[in-house]
Amino acid sequence: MLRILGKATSINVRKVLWTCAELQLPYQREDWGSGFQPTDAPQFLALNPNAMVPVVVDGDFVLWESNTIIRYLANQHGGAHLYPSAPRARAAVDQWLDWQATDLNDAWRYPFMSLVRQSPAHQDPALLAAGCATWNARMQLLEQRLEATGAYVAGNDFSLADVVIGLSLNRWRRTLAQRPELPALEAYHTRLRQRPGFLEHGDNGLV
Ligand SMILES: N[C@@H](CCC(=O)N[C@@H](CS)C(=O)NCC(=O)O)C(=O)O
Repeated sequence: MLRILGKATSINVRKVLWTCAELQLPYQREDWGSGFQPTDAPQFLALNPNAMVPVVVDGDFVLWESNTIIRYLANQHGGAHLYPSAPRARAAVDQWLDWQATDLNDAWRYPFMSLVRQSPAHQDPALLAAGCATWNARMQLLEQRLEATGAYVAGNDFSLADVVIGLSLNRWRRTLAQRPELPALEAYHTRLRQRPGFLEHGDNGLV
């Protein structure tokens, strides 16, 4: 059976858990990461020298990096509906997966550390305001995209891109008290809430 190493509170682990739910793929999860078994333990570093969760072990195959893991799971375990093989359809999904892991992830770092983690090193009001403005601007970009598709991030159909963007949307809604009104994003959120995987692993009370 698939092994997933990583605490269920981690946004990056939750990407993998939600993808498994979409694929109806059974797994065994082990608690690793801060607050649980430490990722600098030798047996963890042997699997992931980058010392981060999630890691998956699928038979004799070991993989880390959350967005890479969910692509692999869809490719290996019957997820063509989540990650299409036609080059342009696939590229549209990849574009949003990569954007989430880079530009969007970077945008929330300071506000998340400040407001959610309450990190003493992230309490500069000017930097916090700038971070919130950048994060909101990135969400505005998503608003325009969802206005255009009227459905999901990569187009008409739910895909892996919606797993990572859906979790990111949940984080934004739960972190920033003052957000611009983005109705297409709110409608998208309601659409995602029809999926059991989002209710269990995405909009489940965690940030
Ligand atoms: N780029 C990595 C980032 C993974 C990451 O940041 N994981 C965090 C938890 S969300 C982590 O392992 N932190 C160290 C720890 O919990 O010990 C991915 O997408 O898999």
